[in-house]
Amino acid sequence: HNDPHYVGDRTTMVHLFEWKFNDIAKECEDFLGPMGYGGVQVSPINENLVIENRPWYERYQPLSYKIISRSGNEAEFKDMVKRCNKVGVRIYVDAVINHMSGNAQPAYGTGGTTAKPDELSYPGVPYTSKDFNPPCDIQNYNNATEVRDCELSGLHDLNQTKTNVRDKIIKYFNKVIDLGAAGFRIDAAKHMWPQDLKAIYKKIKNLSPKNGYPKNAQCYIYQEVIDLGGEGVSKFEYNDIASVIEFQYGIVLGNMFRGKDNLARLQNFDDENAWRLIPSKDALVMVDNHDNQRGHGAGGASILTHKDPKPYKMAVAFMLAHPYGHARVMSSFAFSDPSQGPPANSDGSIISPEIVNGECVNGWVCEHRWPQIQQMVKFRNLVNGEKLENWWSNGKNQIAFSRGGKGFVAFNVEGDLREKLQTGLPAGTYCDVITGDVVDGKCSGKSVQVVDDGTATVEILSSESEGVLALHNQAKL
Ligand code: ARE
Repeated sequence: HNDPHYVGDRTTMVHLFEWKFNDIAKECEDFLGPMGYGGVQVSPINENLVIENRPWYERYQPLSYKIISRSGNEAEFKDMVKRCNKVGVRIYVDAVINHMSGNAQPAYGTGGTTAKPDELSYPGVPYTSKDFNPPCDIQNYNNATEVRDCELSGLHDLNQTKTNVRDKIIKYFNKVIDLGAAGFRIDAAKHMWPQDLKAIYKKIKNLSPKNGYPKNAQCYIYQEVIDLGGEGVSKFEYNDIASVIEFQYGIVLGNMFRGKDNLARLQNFDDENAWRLIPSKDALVMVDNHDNQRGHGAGGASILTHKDPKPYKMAVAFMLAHPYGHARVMSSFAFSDPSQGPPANSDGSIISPEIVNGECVNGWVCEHRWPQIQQMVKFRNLVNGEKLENWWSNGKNQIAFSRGGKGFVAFNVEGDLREKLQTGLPAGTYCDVITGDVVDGKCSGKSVQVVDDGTATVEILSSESEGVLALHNQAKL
């Protein structure tokens, strides 16, 4: 379960957090497909508890496995998957299977289903009290049994050892596969036993060639196991059964590009043992996610987000230029209150992103459309499979490297960078795709001259608005 089954040379997915299915379908056709994005992670698609003022986190409180949420219904989901697949973009579903809702009275869902959470009664599935672990609160993260068998934040904890629970989850997963999706993010995976998850994964259908997948292809599964070391549950218990989200990664990059750590240390960032990272092929990586960009989950003040655009774009560019892991780009809505949901009308319906001159304007941030980020997605596709070479650093906070002879990047966190560097590229004039692009045969940003021996004088001054420079063989004049 560690192949995302991207189409062609695509390499990167984007989390379109809280987007509606109809808008995602359109985004696949208008932008993601043409720009070379490989996939979209959608917010949980199943029916959830409706909470007053509609915080984003209500979607992590399931009431049933019917496909109906503020993103849309089953017909809209199906249409989206079909349209996205058609333009080469896969869909991955955020799957909340560790628990149902917390207590609420009355408890009604986005599809009108009711439940009695305090009695552990969820007729919409159905689940009864027999399907849950006896209520207790997770307090001690050093105790693996407590982490797996007690409740995370009062969310009623399903017992995945039970056949009924497994069967209901498998049925839901297989329905999503039948609708053409390519895989799942497993929410709160660390709160479930690996052997239970393994038993569930074994019963998930293969992807269907009818939906454009290769024969005998298993769905992609990436599990949310927050492990920064020193707790009772380890990420290494999970990467044998499927992929794992590597939370250490975004913390390291956040510190690096905030100037709190020494960038030169990234020279061995592909050494998994040195950094205690899971093997690259099993890892899903990101700079930030929907939790840690607002202080939930782990990472705290280390995490970089769209709120600090210059270092954020540098960190995302590094992630997309560096070969480790499968990359996911975050696409957010603006917020001041961390509970705040997406832009919505007074009846709670989500307002579609409005796009003017390629940018989202009405409360959606759309990092995935920022020119520097979309250019680096293209860069990652172009250099896929090329070795990291020509590493250079000044020993401090300036670094550069190439990907074989196809691409070159340089980063400057501190001072002015003005150096003659080996780019690994064939001689010629290249256009820096961070500050511009080739338009009508001319470079609208910085041009860099690579001479016969592959070297070039690279300049990134601290006063510039971008701290990264990127060259590749498709942006050669
Ligand atoms: C909400 C309210 C709670 C209330 C609860 C029930 O905020 O006050 O008790 O509802 O009524 C999201 C939000 C939660 C929200 C929940 C349900 O973040 O605030 O609760 O939805 O609406 C741990 C888990 C990890 C989890 C993070 C947030 O290990 O799995 O906490 N992340 C996922 C999702 C979240 C989602 C859930 C799980 C639940 O990405 O969006 O919650 O479905 C250490 C540990 C980590 C731990 C972290 C924070 O770092 O190592 O494992 O993460 O602390 O506790």
